[in-house]
Amino acid sequence: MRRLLAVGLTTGLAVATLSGVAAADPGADPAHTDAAGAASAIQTADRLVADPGTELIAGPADRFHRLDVDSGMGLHFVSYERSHDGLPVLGGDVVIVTDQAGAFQYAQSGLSEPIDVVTEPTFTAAAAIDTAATTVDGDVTSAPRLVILAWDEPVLAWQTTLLSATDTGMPTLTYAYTDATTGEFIQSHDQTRAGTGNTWYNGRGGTIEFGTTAQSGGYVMRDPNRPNLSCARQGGSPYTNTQDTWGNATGDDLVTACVDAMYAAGVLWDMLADWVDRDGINGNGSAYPLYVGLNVQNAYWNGSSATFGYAPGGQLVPLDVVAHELGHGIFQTTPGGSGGGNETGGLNEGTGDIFGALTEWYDGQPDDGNHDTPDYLVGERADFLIRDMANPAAKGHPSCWSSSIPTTPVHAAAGPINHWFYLTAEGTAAGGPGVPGSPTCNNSTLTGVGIDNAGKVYMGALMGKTSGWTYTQVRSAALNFAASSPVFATCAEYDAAKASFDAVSVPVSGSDPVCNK
Ligand SMILES: [Ca+2]
Ligand SMILES: [Ca+2]
Ligand SMILES: [Ca+2]
Ligand SMILES: [Zn+2]
Repeated sequence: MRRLLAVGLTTGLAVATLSGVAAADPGADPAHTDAAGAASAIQTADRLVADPGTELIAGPADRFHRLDVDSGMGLHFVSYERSHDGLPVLGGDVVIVTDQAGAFQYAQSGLSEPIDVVTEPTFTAAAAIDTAATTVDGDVTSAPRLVILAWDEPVLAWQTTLLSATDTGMPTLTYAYTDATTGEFIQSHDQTRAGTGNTWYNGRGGTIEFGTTAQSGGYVMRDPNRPNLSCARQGGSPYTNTQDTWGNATGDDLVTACVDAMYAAGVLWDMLADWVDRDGINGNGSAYPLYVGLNVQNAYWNGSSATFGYAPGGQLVPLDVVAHELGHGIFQTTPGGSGGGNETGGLNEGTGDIFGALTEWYDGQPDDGNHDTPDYLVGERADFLIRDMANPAAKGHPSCWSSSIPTTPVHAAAGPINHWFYLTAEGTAAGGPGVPGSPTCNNSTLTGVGIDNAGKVYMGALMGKTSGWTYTQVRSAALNFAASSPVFATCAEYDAAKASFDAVSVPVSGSDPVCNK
C-alpha cells in the first residue's frame, strides 16, 4: 500500500539533507535571479550577432549560435560560437556583455581579423587520420571534422579525435589538427585535464587528479568526460585558474573542497560504470553540478545539484558524503522517481549511504591515516559520523524494519536498508578494517557476497523502483533482479540478499520470487 503522510512528504524536487538537521536557505545572488534582465541581455546580444559589423570582427559568411547566458557582479554575459561558410570556427567565439538591464556594454571576440580562408580541403580526412595517428598517442575515435582553426592565424584544418589513457588510467581525449590545405600537422591538445589538486581528505599531504577543461587563458573546474560535473562556490560559476593545479590542502579552503568533491564524484561515476553498469549519475551519461561553501553543518541535494557545507574536520566533501548527495540523483532518475512518504524517504537516504560505501570501497584508499579508508560509516572522514550501516542502532537508528518505519524520520528510516546492504555485502562476521561485524534481528549467521555484488543487487532493485517505494517492494525488486539478471551465474547473491532481508525483518508481500540457476 502506498502511504501518503502529511509530515515528511517528499517529492522529486524536495531538498534532501545529509543529516536530520534542517539546512539553511542557501540564498541566491540577486544578479542570478534577474531573469528579466537576462532575457533583455539575450535580446540585445541576439540583435548584435544578427548584424555584427566590426564589433565582432565578422564577415558576411559568419553566423553565430548562442550557447549560454551567465550573470554575475552586475553584468550579463551572453556567449556564442561562430561558423564561417557553415564550418565551426574554433577560436571564433564571442561574449557579449550587457548591464543588468540588458544594455550593451562590450563584446569579447576570439578573432583579431576577419576570416579569409579557402573552405574546400586539398588533403582528405584519411590523410589527416594518418598524420594524427603517427604524431599523437591514442586511437582515432571518429571521422575527422573539417573546421577553421582560428586560435592563431585562421586556417582550414581537420580535427581528429584520439582516445588514450594517462599513466594513472584516466581517459584522455586529444584533438589533433592538420592543415587541410598543406597536409601539415599543426598542433594537438588534450581535452581532458587531469587537473592536479592538493587534497585534504584523499591522501593528505599529496595530490589527486580530477577532470578539468582547458579554456582561453587557463582551466575551468568542469570535467570534460563526465558531462555536467563541475564545482563552484555556492551561487558562483565553476572555479577557474591560470594553472591546472588547484587548492592548498587545507580543510577550510573552498577550492580544495572542490578538488575533493570533483574527485569523489569521478570515483562514483567510475564505480557506477564498472560495478553496476550505470552510465553517469542520471543513467544517461550526465552528472550534476557541485557547490561548496554552504555555511551550515550539512550537505544537500536539491533535485538538480548538490551543495556542501562544513563539518568539524573540514568542508563536508569526503567520498561518502559527495556520493550520498549524488546518490539522491540516482534515486531520482531511476524509475518511479523519489516521491513518497517517510519510508520512501528513508530508502532514498539509504540509497545515498549505499553509494557512499560503494564509492569508498571502489576507490580502496590505503589505511595510513592520511586517506579515506573504506568503511560502512557515513561522514567519519570529516569527523562527522552520522550513520553506521553495520549497526544503525549505534547512532540511535533502527537496525530492523518495523511497522513504525513509515512514521520514522527519513535519516533514521534508512537504518534497515543500510543494515541489509551491509549484511548482503559482508555477512555477520567481522572482517578486516572497515568490516566490524554486524548483529541481525533474527539471530541468523550470514555470509556476504562482496560489496560489488551487493551493489549490483541494489542497483538492480533501483531499476525496478516504483513511486512511493516501500521496503517490501525493495525486497521484491531486489530478489526479482537477482533471480533474473545474467550478471549473477548462481543464486548465491539472491540467497544472500534474501537472507539479509529476513535478517533485518523486511516482510514479504505474498511470496518471494524463485531463483533457478
Ligand atoms: Ca543510458
Ligand atoms: Ca572512510
Ligand atoms: Ca565512510
Ligand atoms: Zn540525504
